[in-house]
Amino acid sequence: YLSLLFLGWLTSPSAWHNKYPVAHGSRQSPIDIVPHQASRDPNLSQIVLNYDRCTSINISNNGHSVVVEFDDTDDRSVIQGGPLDNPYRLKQFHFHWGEKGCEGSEHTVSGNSYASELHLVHWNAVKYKTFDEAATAPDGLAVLGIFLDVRCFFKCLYCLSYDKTKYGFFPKCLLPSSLHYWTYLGSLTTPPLHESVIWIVLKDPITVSEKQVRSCQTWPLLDLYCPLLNNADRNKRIFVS
Ligand code: SG4
Ligand code: ZN
Repeated sequence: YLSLLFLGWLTSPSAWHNKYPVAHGSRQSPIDIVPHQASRDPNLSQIVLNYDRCTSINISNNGHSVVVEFDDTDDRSVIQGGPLDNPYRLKQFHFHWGEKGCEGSEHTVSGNSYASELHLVHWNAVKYKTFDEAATAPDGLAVLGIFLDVRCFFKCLYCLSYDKTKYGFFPKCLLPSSLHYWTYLGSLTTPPLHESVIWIVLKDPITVSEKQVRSCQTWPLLDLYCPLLNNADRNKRIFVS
């Protein structure tokens, strides 16, 4: 019990600074976003997502989160515009879920949480040779954060299973209808906490059903992505560690 307690102390966010001094740095994420305190920047353009031909290469569940990785050897899937000087390549996406289901988002809006937060992680392949190199540079990563609200998500499920060739692996229906965003310079939200992330957080959430949130805590997103995988693929691509 004591060693568990010790492990808990070592791994809790409030103790990260012991091992990662940057936890006390000046651009740490996540943050509380207070909309009326954000200033409008007329130089910011719309963000553009080009995920049309993206192919996933691996889905894994580490017990806390599901991570879906993509082939990032070329610019087939990129985010550009907004605060970004050049296109950033999609590397993976993952979700953050709360223990109890309704307060799982990392960013908050005026102190309020959403059920979950989807993070699409991109890297600057124009300036850096590898993801790891980009992950330590101040303009190396761009993470698109999308809040998930709890409501009915079944429409989206149908959309997912509808046409793989048309939507690619990441269908547009997993995005809210408006791409209005908040942006700030921040960091990875977990160790090593590198201050390398240009955060782009969408103002509008997408919606999920309560049932989906419950099943996602045990087997995040498996339901959601099953229609896209044939049986052989499922065995090959999904593992639990
Ligand atoms: C989660 O722990 C993901 O599972 C990690 O993904 C991710 O690490 C980490 O969060 C930090 O990313 O967008 N929340 S965040 O700031 O993306 C990275 C993996 O470990 C480097 C694959
Ligand atoms: Zn994340």
